Amino acid sequence: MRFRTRHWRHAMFLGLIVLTGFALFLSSWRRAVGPLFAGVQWIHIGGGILYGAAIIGWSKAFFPWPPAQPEIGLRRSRYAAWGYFFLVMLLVSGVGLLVGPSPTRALATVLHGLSALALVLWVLWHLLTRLPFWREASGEWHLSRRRALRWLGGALVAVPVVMGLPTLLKMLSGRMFATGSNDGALPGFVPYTVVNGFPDIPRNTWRLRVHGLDQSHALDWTTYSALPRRQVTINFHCVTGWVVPHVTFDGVDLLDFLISLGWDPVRKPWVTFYSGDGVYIDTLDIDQIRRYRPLLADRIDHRPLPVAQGYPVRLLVPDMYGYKSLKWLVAISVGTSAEPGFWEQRGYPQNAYFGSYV
Ligand SMILES: Nc1nc2c(c(=O)[nH]1)N[C@H]1C(S)=C(S)[C@@H](COP(=O)(O)O)O[C@H]1N2
Ligand SMILES: [Mo]
Repeated sequence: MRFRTRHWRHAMFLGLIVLTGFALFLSSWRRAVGPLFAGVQWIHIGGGILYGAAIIGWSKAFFPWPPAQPEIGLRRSRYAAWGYFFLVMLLVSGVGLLVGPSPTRALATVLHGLSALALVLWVLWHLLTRLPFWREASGEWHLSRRRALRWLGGALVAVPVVMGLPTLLKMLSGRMFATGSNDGALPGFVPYTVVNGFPDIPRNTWRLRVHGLDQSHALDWTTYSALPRRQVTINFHCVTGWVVPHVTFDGVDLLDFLISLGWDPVRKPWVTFYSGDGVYIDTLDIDQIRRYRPLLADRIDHRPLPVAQGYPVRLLVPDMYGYKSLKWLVAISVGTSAEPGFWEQRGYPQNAYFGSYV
């Protein structure tokens, strides 16, 4: 098979998979693809499965390994083995993301990211060290002026295309699906509510009440937003199976906040959270709070929370399932015991760490 055919096949598949992968993973791209998110996800998954199947199943016919080049001391296997290894890692972790139980998916998310990074680096290395200089037929290293120019041209085209792609997709998706409202959830999230609709609580009437301390508090938005802030980036997992990788939340550290109000966690180790929807509640104890460092979150991926996702402030508990991350937070109480949370009353574990529940 010709050098060029072989490379084009890989390049087309990889290009498709890597670009759609970015669109699922990077917050700016995720936002840009907007309502196309589900389609992008299917192209990514479908393309990955096809590519993987072609490589594993029919590699001789579709993706023959490059010939050995004894002239430069390269044996056949060494040449491409790492690239194929990363590809297989990507495939296996991708399948793990699709089908495994949640702890497996949590691990698969990390492996998928790492192997993607490794593969991209491998491709870059491959491009830089091989393509521009290599003349397969004669086995010579050679950089012709034509090739150098072609590479330069390619780079000049590729850079703006890649940089402009999110905007382009945003324009396209905006044209095709004029959604208009900004209270919709971010792509990838399924915005649950256990009441009829999403409570719409404006910042100027919102209060965060804190009970159970020596004195009660009711912070308004101005007071709240002057508190010290922290940022976390996590993979958001719902117990029903969906995951949104690499989401950034901004807000106030719960532990620091309660301590600053004089909380004595030894006397009152339980904390209960109340939602402005009037129904949803949840609880954490001091050990969980110390270990997971929950956030009172008011920004997601660097913008204010959408109404559907808990505006103006929600709880975000890293490394625990989404049902611990109560939305439309309006009150916190500390005490010696806790009422069971909304989902805990319905059989879910209070300690919803990814690893504790299958
Ligand atoms: N008040 C309230 N908070 C809630 C829920 C809810 O129904 N009501 N659902 C929980 C569940 S099960 C998940 S997975 C996440 C979903 O977060 P999202 O709306 O940002 O997708 O919110 C959690 N917090
Ligand atoms: Mo959930």
